Amino acid sequence: MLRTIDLRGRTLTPVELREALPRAEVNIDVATERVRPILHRVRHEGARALADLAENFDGVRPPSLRVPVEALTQALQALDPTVRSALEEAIRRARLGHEAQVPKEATTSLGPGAQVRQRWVPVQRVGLYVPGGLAALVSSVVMNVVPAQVAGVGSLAVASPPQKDNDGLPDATILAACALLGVDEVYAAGGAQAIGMFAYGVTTEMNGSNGSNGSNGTAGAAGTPRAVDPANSCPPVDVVTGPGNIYVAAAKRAVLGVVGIDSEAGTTEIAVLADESADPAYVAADLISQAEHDPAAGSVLVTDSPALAEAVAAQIGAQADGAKHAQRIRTALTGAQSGIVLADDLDHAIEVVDAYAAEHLEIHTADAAAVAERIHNAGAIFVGPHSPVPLGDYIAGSNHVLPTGGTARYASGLGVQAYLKSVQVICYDAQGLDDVTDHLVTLAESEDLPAHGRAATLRRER
Ligand code: HSO
Ligand code: ZN
Repeated sequence: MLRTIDLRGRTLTPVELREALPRAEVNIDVATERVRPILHRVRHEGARALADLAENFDGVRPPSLRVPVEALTQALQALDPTVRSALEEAIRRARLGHEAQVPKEATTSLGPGAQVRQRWVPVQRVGLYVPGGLAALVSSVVMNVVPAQVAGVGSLAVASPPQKDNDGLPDATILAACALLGVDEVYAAGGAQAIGMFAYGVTTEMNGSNGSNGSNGTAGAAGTPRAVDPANSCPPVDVVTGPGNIYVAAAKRAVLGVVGIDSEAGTTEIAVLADESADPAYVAADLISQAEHDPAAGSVLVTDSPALAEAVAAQIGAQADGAKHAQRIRTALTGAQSGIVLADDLDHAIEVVDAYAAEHLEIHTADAAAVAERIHNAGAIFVGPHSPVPLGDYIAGSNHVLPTGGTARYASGLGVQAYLKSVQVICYDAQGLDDVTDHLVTLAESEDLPAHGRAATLRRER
């Protein structure tokens, strides 16, 4: 089912290598052109545009933009107790994993009376996007909310697409997970329009009219305050995070600057680096697991063992046919974005996976932990035969919102850092300043900015 790309005996530069590897061509420019008018409408028409767009894209008009708190409570009450306890364990592990990410404050003394402190401050309000799409991913609620809470963000809002089969509310399990995590601000909004809602904010006045965005819409023409309809309004956020399709990714890029965003987490992909010691049944099952997400998902095996490659291909044939989502899996595995790559040896295979920069990288080699240390580029690394990607998707204590499409070369997975910013606090006394004034003045004069130097010498004269 998977095509083979034989790189044995070929010396390629990293750029050539990247081009030789299986990956879908993603043209975000086309998506960007499509999302611009959507963002424009949300910005200028507010809740009405969101309702119209929901009807258009999700096939249902939500009863209100904001999900009533009672619907959240009811969803939690109706949640299957075994799902609830699985979610609770996933949350507990995610909390522990993310607490370890909180950066420590640091104070540097640069001499007598000269200190620079590095503070980490949470952003004040975040918008967390949880996709609906082919599968409503309740685990993505955990992966967004937990790091934001651990970072200390005071105001959290979740958005997820309205569902036809849930009376225009988001998926019931997603609502239950929000309630379980203590999030009571949830919006029935999906796609690019949800990103626009978070970035620009939406204000609806009690008479149903769209309040003017930017001025909060609370004052009427004559200066009289108008009552805001909280069921159809959403205050703007500072940071938007979460995975999504190409339109969500394009919308996030388009609003960057109005708000902060996390890295791009688009169509999922898995690479497996394996030698002849790997169990072909495990490797095949894991490649299939991510192909189950999406016909556009990418599954790539990189190995120096032609025998393993053959055994994995046979296992995929045997396992994929009986899968519930066989059609989707087959499309993903036969697509240009999937394949088996043959490498000369382990060093070459490491070079290949580094060039690919997978969202998820599994390592099934004799010395998997040592190989993992040599990897530069991957969103997350799963070490050894008992760390399959679905472990990280749900319950490892790591995060599953990870950089896709090769962006793991420079981007990180979602974590507490996405919700924190660092503020440097500079505190010098008279002595500390005096000690560096000569150097400061020299530098100011070299830039022809003498008033900068004067700010320091004035204090010395006193
Ligand atoms: N593999 C997806 C996350 C996920 N899988 C959620 C199942 N549920 C992207 O990392
Ligand atoms: Zn998954």
